[in-house]
Amino acid sequence: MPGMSQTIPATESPPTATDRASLDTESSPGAADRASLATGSPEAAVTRASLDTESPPAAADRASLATGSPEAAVTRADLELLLLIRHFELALLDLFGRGELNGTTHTCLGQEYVPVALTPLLQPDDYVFSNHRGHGHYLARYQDPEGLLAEIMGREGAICSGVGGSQHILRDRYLSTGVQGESLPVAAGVALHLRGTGALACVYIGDGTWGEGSVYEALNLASLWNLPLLVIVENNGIAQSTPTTCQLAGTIRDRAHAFGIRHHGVTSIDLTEIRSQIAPLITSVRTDSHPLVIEFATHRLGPHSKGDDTRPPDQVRHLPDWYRQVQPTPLFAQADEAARTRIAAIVGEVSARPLSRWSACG
Ligand SMILES: Cc1ncc(C[n+]2csc(CCOP(=O)(O)OP(=O)(O)O)c2C)c(N)n1
Ligand SMILES: [Mg+2]
Repeated sequence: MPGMSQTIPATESPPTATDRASLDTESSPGAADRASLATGSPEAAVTRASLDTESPPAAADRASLATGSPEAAVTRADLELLLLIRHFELALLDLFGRGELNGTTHTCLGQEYVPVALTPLLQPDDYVFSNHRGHGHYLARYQDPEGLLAEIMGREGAICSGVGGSQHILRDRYLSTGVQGESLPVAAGVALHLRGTGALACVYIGDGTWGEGSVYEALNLASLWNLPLLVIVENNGIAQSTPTTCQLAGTIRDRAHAFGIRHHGVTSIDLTEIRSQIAPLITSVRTDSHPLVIEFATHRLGPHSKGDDTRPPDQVRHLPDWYRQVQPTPLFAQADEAARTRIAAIVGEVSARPLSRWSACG
């Protein structure tokens, strides 16, 4: 998949532009910063520079990403998974539009590549903690659209008997919650038990969730206790209807650094490039047992939930979309049609199932 420019279109709101800038322009600490970090703690040798793992791609890299052959950069398996998630999410919005679904849902349209990038880097004994926008996280982990749709529709075969719905899924070592800020402390607790095993706890949170105090309590202990905790931030520049710069002072990077936690910023949507950047960092979380924050600069292409996008439609239309980028790929047309057809068949089949049953007694 070719990379795409992170240049924000003129119609983009200022917050996103600021965020991209903060992710792109990693700067070394000033002398005062070094001095204050170097005094007192056992981490005296840790400077901000040593916590910074990100570096903006060289100009040559950007050029090769922009012009590289698409078929060389996206595998069939990745493309199929990306398209599975995309068509699943589109089908959900369609079902809501037709009054076939109750409650609410938050689609990950535009952000599908984040969990797809992580898929080969996570292991079966890792734990994954997801949030309210978690369908892509689940599908990338289990490739189970039938179970997830049945869960959301309350039909037989539902992952949690239909009582969890879109946001509250429990399966093996996977747990999602719609309560912002709830998952990070829980993930930190699980990471405490994983120390030394080579497994890690991976938790997805949005930019807006950095407004929750529990995030900082968890980061504090994760750093103090050297927990194998991988925090994936999907910074889509907005929280419901609030642009990030209207609610987040400073940067996520600096907040992680305040706890002595490493931070890596990802601005690429090229899966190969992303994996080559983050694979060694994730390996180090396992082998050296420490927390790591990886912040993706990404874009929410759909509404917050459904029909509630407060952004001008023209602004949303111009946001980067991996889907447009992979269209020239020879594999695309056939894979896209196959995914669309498969999801349509699943919608028909799951909709016809009897309602799921749940009993507190199991
Ligand atoms: C504790 C809590 N407060 C408020 C909400 C309502 N709420 C759901 S999603 C959301 C915004 C989340 O923004 P962000 O973390 O940036 O994630 P995004 O929706 O952009 O993926 C809010 C305020 C909630 N679910 N939990
Ligand atoms: Mg957000």
